Amino acid sequence: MFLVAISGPPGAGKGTQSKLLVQEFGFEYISTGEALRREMAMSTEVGKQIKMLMDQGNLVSDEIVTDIVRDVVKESIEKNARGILFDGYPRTVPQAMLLDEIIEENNIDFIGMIGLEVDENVLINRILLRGKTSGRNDDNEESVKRRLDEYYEKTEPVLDYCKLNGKYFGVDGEGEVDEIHQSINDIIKTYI
Ligand code: B4P
Repeated sequence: MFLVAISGPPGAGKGTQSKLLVQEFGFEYISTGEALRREMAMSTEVGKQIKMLMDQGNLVSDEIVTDIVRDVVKESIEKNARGILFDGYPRTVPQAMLLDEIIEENNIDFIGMIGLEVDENVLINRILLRGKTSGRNDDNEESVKRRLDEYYEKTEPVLDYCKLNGKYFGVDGEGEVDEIHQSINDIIKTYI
């Protein structure tokens, strides 16, 4: 089974590109952001904890997120899926190390991490625009700044970690959605 991860700062277009990749390659898909929003909507004890962190633009704990990811990998293996696409995971170096363990335990073929590269002003504009209709409490100026800080501090080191292993593929995330999709396709198609 193949595994591809898509990363990038908040608003880089991870969700947008993931939908197109799932159509193209028929991979199983997990957005940790969406999975956490679903848990949050259930108002469980964990959901309340998640809401507090996410609304302020903070990352959720590695333990909570990794439990979600492990379940998806297990289900995908049981289904005999062709591949899995991770959207927004791993977002910290400990998550990346846990992912390495999951890959090894399950004999997964990790293609690598696709990193969408987008200028900060473009990101802020996209998120504030999305905030007008998304209903998301973290799509406001204050949370976006916090999310960007979290990204630079905790997620950028993951890109370096993947680069060291020759598993990072940077893609220009500005421009037309279809063009960006094509660039990502070209990378994945050289591996499958
Ligand atoms: P996420 O839900 O992963 O996502 P996001 O950063 O908000 O946005 P994304 O990059 O998917 O952008 P989109 O396609 O929507 O994260 C939310 C929160 O979840 C995090 O802050 C964190 O708290 C938590 N979380 C998630 N994973 C976690 C983990 N592993 N560990 C800990 N915490 C975690 O695009 C944005 C906008 O731009 C859209 O309106 C879109 O239409 C537009 N757009 C996209 N591509 C465009 C293009 N090419 N041109 C113009 N506009 C474009």
